[in-house]
Amino acid sequence: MMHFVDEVRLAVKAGDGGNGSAAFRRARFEPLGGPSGGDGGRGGDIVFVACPQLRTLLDLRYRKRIEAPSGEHGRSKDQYGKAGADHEIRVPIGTVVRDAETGAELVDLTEAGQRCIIAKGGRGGRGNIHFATSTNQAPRTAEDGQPGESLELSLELKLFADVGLVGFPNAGKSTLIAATSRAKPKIANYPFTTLVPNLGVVAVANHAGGRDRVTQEGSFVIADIPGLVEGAAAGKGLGHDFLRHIERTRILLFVVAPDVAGPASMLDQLKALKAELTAFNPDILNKETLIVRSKSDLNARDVNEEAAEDEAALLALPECIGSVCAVTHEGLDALVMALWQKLSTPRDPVAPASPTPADAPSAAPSGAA
Ligand SMILES: Nc1nc2c(ncn2[C@@H]2O[C@H](COP(=O)(O)OP(=O)(O)O)[C@@H](O)[C@H]2O)c(=O)[nH]1
Ligand SMILES: [Mg+2]
Repeated sequence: MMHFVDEVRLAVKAGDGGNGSAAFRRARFEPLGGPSGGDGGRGGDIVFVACPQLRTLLDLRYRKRIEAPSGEHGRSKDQYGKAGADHEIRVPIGTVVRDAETGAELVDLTEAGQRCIIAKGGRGGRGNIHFATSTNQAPRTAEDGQPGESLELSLELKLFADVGLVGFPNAGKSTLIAATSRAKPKIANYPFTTLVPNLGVVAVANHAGGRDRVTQEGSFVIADIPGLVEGAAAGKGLGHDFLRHIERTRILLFVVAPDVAGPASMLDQLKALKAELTAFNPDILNKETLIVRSKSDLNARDVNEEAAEDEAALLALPECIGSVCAVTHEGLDALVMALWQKLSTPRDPVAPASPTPADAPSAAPSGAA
């Protein structure tokens, strides 16, 4: 099966246990008061939690190390130290957590809400109140807390593109992906090594202005679909695998420009691209589609007359979200937010597009709860 992988390496350390205390009661009328040192608190665990709202590992990509807080030390007057709080690391469903040194799989988080303690916090040390015996009424012994577990992890997540770009060569697809994305997933199990799709992870926060936190956490995967218009439908080997790839994507974004290696008219480009897709699979256009006119810095009239003639009609199409320029970044925020809004809206369940698990409404992008 064709997929991309998002990979992140991460060092985690659970909290250390607090030390036990070796204190004695010093009451005015009790000069030889007994031991009063409390126990140290346990350190916090590092816990992984599978969250259906998340779709990529982008949030963790720039964090090299995560630590859970240590337990407090025990104190005099029988006071126990507070336990360190567990630290939850939220990851998308489908994240496989491995020990980076041994490669051993620690957990495969396959279900929403699934939790797994990956690094255990250290036990708190006992205070000297536990060490009094009949022969030693004043023990000076107290235990140190145990260190929290420390691990190098590698996380891996299989990704499928949320948005597939469809356009003639030279339409500006690769440039658009580079201009909107923050990270590049690795390509795994891709059968056509010479025709690797261009893809990226889009961090919605970079385009969202001051919107709410849910949106700030969002991310999605955008990929182009190479080779689409190069005779693939005629069965030149690419067809069915690309089709399967497209079937996993939630939205098709048609990218048209006045200077492509294809029809000069932008409406004709659209028509030809749709015909190509329909030749693959008549159902494919039941997917949600959007259209964008790229290279808005290029005046269509300067490039070719035919593109200029139907530009207004193209821009007036209901699925058309306007023009963008990947070079100046004009319109890119609006494009990302339009895609995000569609991805965040559960699909109408009666929509007929092929009902694979990845297409289910629950597979909303991160932050889309
Ligand atoms: N003027 C201008 N040129 C662009 C823009 N986006 C891409 N290009 C150029 O158009 C050509 C094709 O772009 P590319 O992203 O490779 O197209 P793809 O074949 O669809 O992936 C390249 O020379 C880009 O530099 C844009 O917004 N404005
Ligand atoms: Mg390209």
